[in-house]
Amino acid sequence: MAAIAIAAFAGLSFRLMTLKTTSPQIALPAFEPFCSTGDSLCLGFADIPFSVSVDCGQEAPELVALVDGQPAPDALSGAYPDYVFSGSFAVGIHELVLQVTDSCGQTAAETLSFEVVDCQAPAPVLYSILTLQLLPNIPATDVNGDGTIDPAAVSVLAGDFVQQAGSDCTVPVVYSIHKTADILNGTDIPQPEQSYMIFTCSDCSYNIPLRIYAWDSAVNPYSVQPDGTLGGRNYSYHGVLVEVRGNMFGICCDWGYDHSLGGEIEMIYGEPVEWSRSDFSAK
Ligand SMILES: [Ca+2]
Ligand SMILES: [Ca+2]
Repeated sequence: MAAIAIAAFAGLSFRLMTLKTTSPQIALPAFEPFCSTGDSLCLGFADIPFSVSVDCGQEAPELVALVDGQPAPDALSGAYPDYVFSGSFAVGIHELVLQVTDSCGQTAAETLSFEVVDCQAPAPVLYSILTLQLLPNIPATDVNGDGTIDPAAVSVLAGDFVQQAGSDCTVPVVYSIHKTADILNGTDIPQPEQSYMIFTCSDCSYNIPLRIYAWDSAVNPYSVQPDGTLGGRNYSYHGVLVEVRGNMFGICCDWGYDHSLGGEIEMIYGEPVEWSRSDFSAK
């Protein structure tokens, strides 16, 4: 505010005139988190438009942007009164300070935070098929809770299908395993906690279609989850096959046993069977 007093002594009249100026104003619209997609450096492009108004001085105001405490002169563009703050920033939450100084030397500043979120799903390379050998379940119990005693069973981890995990901006990446038919009929809504699957004699088959889901650890507000909710991990899935064999022990799956096993065979409770351990191979 500037005040100018004008006094007229002659005639004994006195007059006070006030010229009122306001500090610069910064108007920022609401904005949403910005996405990082497909960037190996985990950067995402952010752009925040804003406008400035000044009512003192004839020259355009000076603008300064600080991101996380560091000057970002290249991030400002535009001309009075409309500007844009923009640039590529790492996944995470950043503090932005916008400072405006008009040509009268009055300043104003706005401090805000903006977020760059990981919107990219993991993209692992998977084995397309694994062969599993059912193992005797002694004593026979109902290992999968379907009410039927299981004389043989085998479990496999979703991660066993992963040939190359690839990189992701928000680790760890976790994997889940699901029968494709169960997803399609609605009895299985994929979630990351389903990390393994048990097969029994009722699964004897040359090829059971499965889906392997890969989930990152991001909290992406734009990611539509399998249950229809919005927000959460990014994920992708790939169709694979599993072949369930059993007749090595003559228990079930009574068809020809004609070639070597692939895959890591585990007992139900996770104890590896040494003689059956072998390296996976894609077919
Ligand atoms: Ca990701
Ligand atoms: Ca059972």
